[in-house]
Amino acid sequence: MNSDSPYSPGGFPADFLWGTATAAYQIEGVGEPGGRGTCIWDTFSRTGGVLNHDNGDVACDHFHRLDEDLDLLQRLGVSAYRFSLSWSRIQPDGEGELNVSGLDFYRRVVAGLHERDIIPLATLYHWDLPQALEDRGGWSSREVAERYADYVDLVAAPLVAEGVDKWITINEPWCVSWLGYGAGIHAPGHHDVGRAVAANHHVLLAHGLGVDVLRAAGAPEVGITLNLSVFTPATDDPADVAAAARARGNLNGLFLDPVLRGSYPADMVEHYAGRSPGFDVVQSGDLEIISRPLDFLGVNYYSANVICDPARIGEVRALGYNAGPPSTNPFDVDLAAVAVGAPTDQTTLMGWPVQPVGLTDLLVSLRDEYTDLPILITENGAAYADYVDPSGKVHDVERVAYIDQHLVAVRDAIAKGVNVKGYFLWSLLDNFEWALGYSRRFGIVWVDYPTGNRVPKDSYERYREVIASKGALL
Ligand code: IFM
Repeated sequence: MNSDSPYSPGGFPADFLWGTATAAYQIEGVGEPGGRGTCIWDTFSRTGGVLNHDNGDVACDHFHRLDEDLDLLQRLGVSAYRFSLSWSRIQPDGEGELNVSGLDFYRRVVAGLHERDIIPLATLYHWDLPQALEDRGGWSSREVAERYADYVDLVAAPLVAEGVDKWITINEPWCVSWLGYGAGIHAPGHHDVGRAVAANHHVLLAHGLGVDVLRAAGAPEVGITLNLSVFTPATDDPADVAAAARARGNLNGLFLDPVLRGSYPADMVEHYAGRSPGFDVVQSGDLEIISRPLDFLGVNYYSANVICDPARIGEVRALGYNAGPPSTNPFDVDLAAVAVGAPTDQTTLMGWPVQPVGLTDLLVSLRDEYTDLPILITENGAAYADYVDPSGKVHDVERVAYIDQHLVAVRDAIAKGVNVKGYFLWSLLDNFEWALGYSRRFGIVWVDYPTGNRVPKDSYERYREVIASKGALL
């Protein structure tokens, strides 16, 4: 490479953002008594929705250990850090006046990042809806999108003034709507496809309204984060091909199409017709709001999916599929599509097949089919059965391989001309993995929950070296 090249010798753009990601409920803990209002995950964890009755009361106690965690980021050498704001820390009941001490906490986060030369990337909603709003219908109610815009209005201008230039409106709206209101495996735990479709729409409406508020507050860069995947039929049987298309439509199409094309995919509208309230909640003008121009697209990628029609699962199993643990992705909620693992897949502790090439394929297909927007990989990572060995180390060799392979997949996409501008590893710390509580560790830093002690794993040291080499070590 010559010295004028926009690429580092590692093959990543010179201004590539190397980062890690976290989310408020998963790491912060309540902090000060009464520091935040009750959110749907507090309720869900107290009503049996979370493994071992784990909850986010203390989590990683990041609220009290902020400086220590920011020091970990600094030693890691990241150029950027993605964190989320807890809505119920800003507005305990999801509406009304600003809780000033809540905002002050995020001012401290941002100031601490700037002191360490780390660029903040703020996510405004990462699943912790104030319970008071769920009590009024949650995301299946249009009102919540309006309350979300009010909440964004409280935090946007002050944090833009603190130097937060990069904003994500919503994290993984599919999980909000389909896991929370359809499959019922995430808070608030509803099993109602009609409400899931309505939530799908309202969370996207909230995104669009949020974009407008952020622009009015002078936010320089605004995007959304979608969890996306590639879908391959298990066989070329037309039933499997159709099932894969339905699953793709549900995870990708229901979000990419409205945000980037201003319409819902016709096959999905047809598929969910007759569900109540379903798409009846869509009002004239909504799709214009949802498809406001963005500055980047956030992509969370963990795994690729092999899909079959449920009626064919016996035949597909006979071909050797589904040898690993069953996938936790519930694409069969009203879709008649089942995710199965390929026989040779390695899987993570989530049961998700390790498929780095899927990330390259996904990025290329996004560019070819949807958008030239810069892309940030806003999450990618893996849970494994880590342990601290007698010498006090965590030798997480599988995670080291997972991260390396996925960074190579990103570089391959860049080499194919995809405009990828950053990678945010999930996650800095082991944390509260939603319905699976503390049983799944995604961190590159081990958290000893009883004491709160942090132990950087081998993957932390490896990622530090990769960042220092700007990817040349890969
Ligand atoms: O922990 C989650 C995160 O909150 C959202 N994306 C997927 C991660 C792993 O399941």
